[in-house]
Amino acid sequence: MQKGILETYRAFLPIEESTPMVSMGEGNTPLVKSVQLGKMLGCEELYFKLEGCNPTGSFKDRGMAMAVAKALESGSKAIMCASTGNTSASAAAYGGRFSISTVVVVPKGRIAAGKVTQAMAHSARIIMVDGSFDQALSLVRNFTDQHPITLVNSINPYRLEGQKTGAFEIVDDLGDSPDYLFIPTGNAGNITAYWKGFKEYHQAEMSRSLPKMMGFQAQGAAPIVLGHPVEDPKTVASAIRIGNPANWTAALSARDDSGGVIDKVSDDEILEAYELLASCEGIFCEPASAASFAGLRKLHAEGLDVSCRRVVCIITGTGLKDPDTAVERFIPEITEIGADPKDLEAALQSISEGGEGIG
Ligand code: AN7
Repeated sequence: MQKGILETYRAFLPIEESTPMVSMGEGNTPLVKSVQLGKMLGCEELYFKLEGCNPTGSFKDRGMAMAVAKALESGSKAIMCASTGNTSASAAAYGGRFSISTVVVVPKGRIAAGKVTQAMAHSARIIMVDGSFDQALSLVRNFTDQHPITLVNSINPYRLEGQKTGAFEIVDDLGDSPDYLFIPTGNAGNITAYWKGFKEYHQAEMSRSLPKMMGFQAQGAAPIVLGHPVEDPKTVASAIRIGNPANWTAALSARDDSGGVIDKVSDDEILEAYELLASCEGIFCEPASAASFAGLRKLHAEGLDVSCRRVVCIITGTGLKDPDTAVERFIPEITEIGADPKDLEAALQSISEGGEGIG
């Protein structure tokens, strides 16, 4: 049975006797070695951590398990978040499972179809704001300050506690920290959490080294790179369309303490990485998740030598979350035939003749 992060990493988490061991089997996600893209970059040890394999299809489940456990422990009757989609999907699922009312506040028309569908499926109360994610977060912060409702955005420290377990798993799998950790960056909770996890494991002598933290924002939503909030962030990667990250300062510390960078990638670079991951590695992720590999490709093109380096790219969510971008981007080669064996023979003639292959 899949244990879940609270049980697996109990010694490193704020768990008391009274903390309910909330779990939906989150964590223990695959760290998959690259078969094609690493070679293209001259990197022998490139790995992808498939966080889309979590129960609701994104890394948010790690943080949500911990945050919901603490909400229940404190006797809270409701949880609330603002979200670009994945936090709301995760909150809705854990909220439903552990019978705690869930309110999700999302920017109207700006979140991917799969994520809204999840919130609906798990019967969360859905509030759509005619505005940006940043405005939604501001509303939710203000509301939860004045009402006895638990905020489960990454401002809630338990979210980061849960998410740091991703770093533990990488070290458990590799036997040490990687040299570089590439990670998509939006509200900047995850880069903060991973850095915390790597540091704590290092302190506990579970690893010899620490990684450089390499955060990547979308070019049209890159406040940390620019050094100021972005009023109207724009990017195809709707999950990271965030103009004023809540964990801004902590992300800067992660960058500076680790000797890493926080940089940006354009939508074209994101979508190229999204396609390469799908076609060359079998990894179908959502656009925001491809920002990690897009960042690695960009820095490699600019001269970063990763030939003798161990590199991990966090793939934060599954591609099924955002079917609209996929349908727009992946031009299918579809041949329609009748149900006669001859039709299939004819359609695939080039293959049966040992021609081009399936392509
Ligand atoms: C797939 O769901 O902010 O830098 O409200 O869904 O920790 O914010 C999602 C963020 C990367 C960025 N990849 O992580 C939300 C939300 C995916 C994401 C990020 C998100 P942070």
